[in-house]
Amino acid sequence: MLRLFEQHEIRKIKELNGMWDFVREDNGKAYRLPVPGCWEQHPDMLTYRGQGTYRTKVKVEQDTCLRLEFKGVSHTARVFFDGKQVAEHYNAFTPFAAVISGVQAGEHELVVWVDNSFGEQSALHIPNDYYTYGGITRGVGMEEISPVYIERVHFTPEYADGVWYGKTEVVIRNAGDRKASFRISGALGGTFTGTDCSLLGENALAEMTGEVEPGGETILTGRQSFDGVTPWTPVEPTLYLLKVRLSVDGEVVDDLIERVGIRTVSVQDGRICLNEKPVFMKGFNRHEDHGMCGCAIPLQLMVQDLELMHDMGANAVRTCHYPNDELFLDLCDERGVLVWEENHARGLDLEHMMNPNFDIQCENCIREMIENHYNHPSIVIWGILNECASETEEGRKKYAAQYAQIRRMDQSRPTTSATCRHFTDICLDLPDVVSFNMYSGWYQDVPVKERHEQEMDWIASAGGAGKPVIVSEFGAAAMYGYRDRGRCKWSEERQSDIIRENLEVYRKDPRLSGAFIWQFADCRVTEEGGWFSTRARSHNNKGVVDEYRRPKIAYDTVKEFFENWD
Ligand code: ADA
Repeated sequence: MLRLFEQHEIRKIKELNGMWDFVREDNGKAYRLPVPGCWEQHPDMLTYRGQGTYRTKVKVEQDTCLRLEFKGVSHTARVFFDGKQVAEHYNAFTPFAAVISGVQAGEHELVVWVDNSFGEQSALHIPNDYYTYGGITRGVGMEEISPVYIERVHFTPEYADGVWYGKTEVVIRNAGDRKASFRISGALGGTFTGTDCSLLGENALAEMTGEVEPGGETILTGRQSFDGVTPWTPVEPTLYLLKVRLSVDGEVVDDLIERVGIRTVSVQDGRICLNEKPVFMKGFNRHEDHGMCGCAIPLQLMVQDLELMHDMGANAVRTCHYPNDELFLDLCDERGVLVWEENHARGLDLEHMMNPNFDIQCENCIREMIENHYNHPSIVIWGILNECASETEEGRKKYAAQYAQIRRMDQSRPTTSATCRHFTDICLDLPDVVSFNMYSGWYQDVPVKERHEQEMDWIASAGGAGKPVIVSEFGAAAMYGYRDRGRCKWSEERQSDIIRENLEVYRKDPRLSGAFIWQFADCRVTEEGGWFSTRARSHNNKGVVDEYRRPKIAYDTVKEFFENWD
């Protein structure tokens, strides 16, 4: 399953999830591996860092133009179709596609070379406090498309003078060899409220026409009001299907269905507002990592994570530190969970940021994140560059460039970045929302309240005055099952105490717009290089549940606070 709803009624799509042939590059040994999946789930490859080749056969019923979509390959992929390279992609956490014209009916060979090694070529996947797995770790789809097809549709809700409007941007691409004239029609209709899906009177989109050159693309934008729609809110996360159809020479040749929520996000009077009402994001930092399946988390385990967060009274999740699987974002849309999604970066100092591949790899990640995740109403803020070199002038230039890129692509959401450059950060004037990571009681044995006031005063003096503030990380570690009446560090009791002390302070601070616990679940870290090698079990053990989602004492402490927040 690639999405929680059907994206096409006309375009033929087939999922290629299943068992593929795999050969390790280091020793030539052959396997059959599941896709999606991590090769680390095989007992021979628990710590394999290197390259390998996946292979499968695909059958095409008629001569066509094919679009292959990969939701995530970790971390570098080269895709070959009948022996010819058709795509190359870096970054495990964003989707990419290959379009192949002139494919004849019959059987074809699809090969994906995968690399999860570290080195100069990889500026973002580096030894870190999370694990870079290997494999085709998210779903794969194969689509038979018309040479002129819909590349993407972005829908931007707007509210003015008591009326809901929607701006629809449609990108048409021409993989054919002749200029084409086309017509676009569509409708906003079909509502999902929770599990129900009842068709409301459809709001037809105003038709649009255009032309597209061979090998080119054309972008068309329409804006119109919509009647009788229900806003998307955490309490009533109403979703609508936005159906767009493409006609060429009078024949409908393609379609694309997106699922949208009618809502606005803004920053007003120092608060983050949803539909012009202040919200408080109380939630967790969640790595895509699980003791049973690495980063290739299946739908049922994603659902379990959200059920556990909901059970603890959370209303928000931060996709630390990279874009997430769209299936998870679909679940957040349906459940009214507020999402902070961020580009891929964690703890990169200036030397890392000066890697010649850094800028382009960040730019591609941001572009792919926003192009693919734009329509998710649950995403209410875009983040960048967690704990990177925001205390340096060279770093500031990169922060500024990335915020500018986001704002060029999306003016409908605020921006932020989680800093740990306390008292030295020189970038707080750049984002719409200021966020900081603070480990009072764990890394610093300081009184939480006192340290928090120091931080808030500094933020106000260093460019953050008047902006919403989020405590993007706080918490402590505990070894699951380790109990100690003396409440020593690393015991479940002490983790619970530290989280309690922090929550007591943040719950009472009206200047805050959010507080995210670090972290939801224990996650595997990279043993090579850096201080992470001192991590017990080669895991980051600050989860309130362990990597198998077994709750620690802190689970009930969080529940006690989140359920009685106001
Ligand atoms: C940082 C970082 C997290 C994690 C955390 C910790 O704040 O953003 O990814 O490494 O510290 O556990 O120390």
